[in-house]
Parts: sequence; C-alpha cells; structure tokens
Amino acid sequence: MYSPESIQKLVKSKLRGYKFFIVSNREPYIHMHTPEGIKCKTPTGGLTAALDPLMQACKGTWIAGGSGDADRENVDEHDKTLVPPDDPKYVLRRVWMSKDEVDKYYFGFSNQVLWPLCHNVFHKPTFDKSFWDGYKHSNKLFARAVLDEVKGEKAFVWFHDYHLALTPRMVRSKAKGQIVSAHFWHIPWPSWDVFMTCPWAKEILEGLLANDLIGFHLKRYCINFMASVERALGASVDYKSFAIQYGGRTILVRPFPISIDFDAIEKSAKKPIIKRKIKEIRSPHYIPYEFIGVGVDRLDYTKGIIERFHAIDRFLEKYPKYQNNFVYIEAGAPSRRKVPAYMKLGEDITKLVEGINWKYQRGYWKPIIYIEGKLEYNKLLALYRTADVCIVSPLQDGMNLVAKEFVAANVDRNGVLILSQFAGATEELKDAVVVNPYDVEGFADAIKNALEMRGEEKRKRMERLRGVVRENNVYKWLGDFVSEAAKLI
Ligand code: GDG
Repeated sequence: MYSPESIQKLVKSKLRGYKFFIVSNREPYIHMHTPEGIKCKTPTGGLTAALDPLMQACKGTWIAGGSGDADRENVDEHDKTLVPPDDPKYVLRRVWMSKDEVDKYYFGFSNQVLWPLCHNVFHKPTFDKSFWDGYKHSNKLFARAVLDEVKGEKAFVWFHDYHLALTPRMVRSKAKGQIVSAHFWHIPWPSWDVFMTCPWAKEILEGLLANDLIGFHLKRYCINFMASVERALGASVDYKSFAIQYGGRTILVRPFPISIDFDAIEKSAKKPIIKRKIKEIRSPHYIPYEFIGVGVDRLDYTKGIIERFHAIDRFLEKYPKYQNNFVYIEAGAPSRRKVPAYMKLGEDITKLVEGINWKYQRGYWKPIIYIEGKLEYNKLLALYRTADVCIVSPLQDGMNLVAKEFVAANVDRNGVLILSQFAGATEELKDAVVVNPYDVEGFADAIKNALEMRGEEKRKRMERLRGVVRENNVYKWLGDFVSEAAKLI
C-alpha cells in the first residue's frame, strides 16, 4: 500500500537527476488581502492537498495561474514565491493573466467549450473563436513559464486537466533538454463523434499527444480518447497495450481512478468536535426529524441537482409517510458564476427548492434545506457522518470525490450511498444503491429503499465500500501514476 512517505521515496529514487514540475490552472497557495492583513490560504479540494506533500518532498516547482488579490505582492522579480509560507519547501511560480485573458481562457474555452464537450454536451458548447484564441494565448503563457523554469535541463513535467491541453505541445516543440511529460485529465473523455464537433478538435488532440503518458479516471475514457486520435489524426492505436503511435513517438494511455485521503477523513470524522456538530444538526432547533439526506456539490449542471430535487418531490408525493419525517440538506458551492449557464442554474435551483418546500411545508418542517455557499469542513464531515443517505446523482462525472468522502466519513457505518450510474466512482463503489438520475420513479423508489434498508444490510454494504476506498486511496492514485511515468525515464 502506498503512503505519502513511500511515494516521496519513489519520486526521489526514480526521478533522480530530473527537475520535477506540476503545471495546473489552480495554485496550491493563494495570497489574499483580509482586514487583518495579507493571508495565505490553501484551496479546498483533495487534489492540491494530495500533491502538496509530494512537492514538499521533491522540492520541485509548481507552475499555476495566480488567482489571489495579493498574489502579485508576494512574488519575487521572477514571479516566484516559496511555499508553504511558514516552512518553505518548494517553489510556486505564478502565471499572470489579465481579466480579459481569464474570461476567454478559463470562463470561455475551458468552461464553455471543453467542459460541456467532455460531459457529453449536456449544455451546448459555445464554439467562439475568441475563446479559442484566448485559450491558445493563455496556454502559451503557461508553456513560456515551463520553458523558462526547465532551462534546458532534464525535467519531468506533470500537467493537470483540461485547461492546459495545448501546453504540452508548445513545451515539447521548444524544449532544449530532455523532457518527459505526463497529463492527467480530470473529467470524462466523450465518444469521438461528440468530441469531433469541436472545430479545433485536432489541435487539442495534437496538444495532448505531445505527452508521453496521458491518464484518465476510467478505462472507457481512455478508449474514447484513443478512438478520437485514431479517427481524427489517423494515429495508430493498440487497444491491447493502450499505446498510441503518432509522429514517430509512443504515447501511453492509462486509467488512474483518483481518490481521497481515506485515513485523514476517517480520523477527522472521529474527532469530538464532529460529535458536537452532529448534536447541533440533530437538535430540536434545527433538524429534529428521523431521517436526514445530504448532497454536496459544486453548483454545476453536470451534477444533476435539478433531477435530484424532482426525485425528492416524487418520493414525498409517492410515500407521504416521509413528509414531516425526512429532511434533505443540499450544500451547493457556487462555481464559475460568470458563465451564463451557471448563473441560470443557480436561479433554477432556488426556484425549484422554493416550489417544493411550498408544496409540502407543514409548520416548522420543510423537506429541503438549501445552503448556497461553501460549507465549513467540520460541518461537512458532521453531515456525512450523521446522514441516513447521501445522494450523488450526476448526469455525467469523471469520478466524483463526494461519494468517496461520504464513505470515509461514515464511521458509524449506518449511512447509505445513492449513486448515479453516470459517475465514474460507480465502477468501484459497487455497494452503493445505483440510480439513473433521469428516471424519476426509479430514483424516488431508491430513496425509499435506502431509508428502509435494514441495519445489518447497511452496515455490510458500508463496510465493503469503506474497504474499497481505504485500499484505493489518493496515495494509490499518486503512486500508480508516478510509477508509470517513472518507467518512461
Ligand atoms: C473534477 C471532476 C473529479 C464541495 N462543496 C463543498 C466542498 N466541496 C468539495 C467536496 C469535494 C470537491 O469539492 C468536489 O469534488 P468532485 O470530485 O465531486 O467534483 P469536481 O469539482 O467537479 O472535480 C470530478 C475531480 O475533478 C478530481 O479529479 O472527481 O469528476 O469533475 O472534495 O468535498 N467542500 C467544502 N464545503 C462545500 O460546501 N468544505
């Protein structure tokens, strides 16, 4: 089993002589102005938390977009700062983008073209040429920063996600030294005919093929990607060894299902403060009802929040004994608010919740508590631990970490996970109650069945789920990825 220490050793021994780089849109440390002066914050989310110790051990360089309003005041003349600020271990190099550049590269091409495209066009992509030009331009800014840092030496560069599809090629074409590069794509890869609707599909594929290794969460995303390069670029693909031949080079494609730090979440969920928070949640002043359901999502149309509320509505209609007896708490963290589809989603959700609550509300009881905003971590853990059911019902999701976090935090083993058949996590989490989020009747019945599941059955299922996530934690993901990349050196 991998641990943070064994991965650090692995990187140090395998990547000896190579400079180590991570390149991502999001930065691991953000400087912000506050009334108490400049503070350095870390973003919430498992990825930066998992990669940060690795960087601290290998003393590499993390290249990322500067996003804090005090970021510029906290770098040297080369746009670098040492992090963590109170115990510096590695270099964070910030890439600057103007508001207009961020609008086109991030809110535009990344989130209005690639995001919907890779999530099976639930929302029609906006194939706007100015977004594409802005994306190319910003990818070039990242490439420049990488080349500047590599300085012709041997380097291992690990790119992250769909914001930087063109950067690997820009780096490879200009790099003087020996570069080994890998890319992890955090979202699904759609079937080739969906992907090919993008007028710039070929350039995106060529950008990615400049890597030596490309990772996706699931085998089926790897297959979709290989089919796309085969059909669009005429690349030769070996579906047995998951290898692509293109431009005289071999590119490996591999599944690496991402995960969470199971032990850390389990440990935190057992802290006394969580018990105190649960008491507050279950108190007569807050939720004095038998059953609690929970959902935690970034407010995104792919997460199926609207469909989930329709299922809850139908569930209460079909099984009225749960009226006055079941409360569903949705924590929706606002995201990408500048994109019109996300703005509209926020409004649609608010209206729908008001409608459902109006329809059923009796005295103090109302069926849905909608918290729009980021929940404090301990409250999130308390909800995961006390919920009778956690509903994760995306219409499409690369993996979904909430499902795994719920399992890790459910230390009393008395909760049930309802999971959409379209979440990547469903391939591993076989003991969840699986639903089709579009099937309102089936979804409503699944909520009832989950709430009525016998204690013994719940315990057994949760025990098995916990075993799977404990074993396949984020360190396994990290270790497997780095080991595969190290073979290329
Ligand atoms: C992309 C892919 C893939 C959410 N609300 C609150 C909160 N969160 C945290 C959760 C979880 C994270 O945000 C969301 O992770 P997901 O995996 O569900 O979703 P995406 O942001 O869409 O991530 C996804 C992931 O990349 C990794 O590769 O799994 O498929 O789409 O950690 O806990 N945290 C707190 N309060 C909130 O209100 N504290």
